Amino acid sequence: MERMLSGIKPSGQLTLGNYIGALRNFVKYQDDYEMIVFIANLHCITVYQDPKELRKNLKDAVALYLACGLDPEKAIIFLQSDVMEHAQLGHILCCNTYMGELNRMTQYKDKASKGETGLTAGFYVYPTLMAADILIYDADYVPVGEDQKQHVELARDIANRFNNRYSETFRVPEPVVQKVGARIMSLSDPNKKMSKSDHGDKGCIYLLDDLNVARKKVMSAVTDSIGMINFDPVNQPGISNLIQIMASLNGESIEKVVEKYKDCGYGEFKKAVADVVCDTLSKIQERYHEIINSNELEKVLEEGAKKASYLAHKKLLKVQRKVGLDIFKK
Ligand code: AQP
Repeated sequence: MERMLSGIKPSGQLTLGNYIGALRNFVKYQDDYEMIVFIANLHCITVYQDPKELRKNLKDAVALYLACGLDPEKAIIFLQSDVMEHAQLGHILCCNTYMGELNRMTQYKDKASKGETGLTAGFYVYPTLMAADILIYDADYVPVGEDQKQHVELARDIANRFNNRYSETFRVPEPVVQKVGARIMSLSDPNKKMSKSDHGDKGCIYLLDDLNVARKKVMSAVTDSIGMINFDPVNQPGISNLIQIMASLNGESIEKVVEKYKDCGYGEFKKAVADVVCDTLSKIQERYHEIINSNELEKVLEEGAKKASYLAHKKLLKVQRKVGLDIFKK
């Protein structure tokens, strides 16, 4: 069976963007692939996180993974920092990555070009840690949202470079970007991605939002004065975003949604989108409340870390051998 790997960085509460762009796909893929899904807590701290809040976000994220339908019998689910080999391989890959490559990573470039001060070294090199997350399991595929594709491409470059330099070691992964829902936009600024770190932003729907709050956010989504339900992300980004949300959650094509609502006013369409969003959130939240205080989470993470560590450790030993770091064969 081919292997697929992905992770989410709970640097805040998980959003509808994370659900549509990532989580719900993991659930579909777990039947057809050997699925490895982790909580990327080491990536969270590339930007300062309040420890208490971080711990809560991590716990909620595991509960949400399960609430959205990830099944620990089918997928390996674990906390990144529980498998120390990620960070060890990360360092080795960092030594096989050029600064020029990291300078070209959009997330770093965007922040640096805005003159953001206080960017950490961890933030700068995090694409190499992400490469380690992927390459340590010899993943065939990595499902990502549009914005993360560049990181998988860097992982491919690093894998090829390492294989050429030290002989065949890593499988070269392929990114998988879905056609619909790869980039859900903020409801208050549809030209900007819906991001979990936009705390308190009414353009961001969190999976644990109160349903009335979520409904209000959809109803006050920024649209346009054209007054037609068209899928036109350039001229009607707000409406196109709502169409995309509806299509993703209902499993319908963009064309089908447009056809169905083309004679509706914006208010009526927003109400239909709000209904679908609230229906999705209410199902997830019901299951979340059943598991958040059970001992299921601890068991899942312990079991997942054991399975992941077995694979990661074997790979790290192989890499260390190739690089010449060991003296005696282990
Ligand atoms: N708005 C989105 N639309 C579609 N997919 C999304 N993803 C995130 N936001 C959207 C996808 O979810 C996966 C996990 O992402 P992540 O949380 O690890 O990182 P991120 O993309 O940096 O998410 P945020 O919410 O924007 O985080 P912050 O605010 O901390 O920077 C990825 O596959 C991602 O593409």
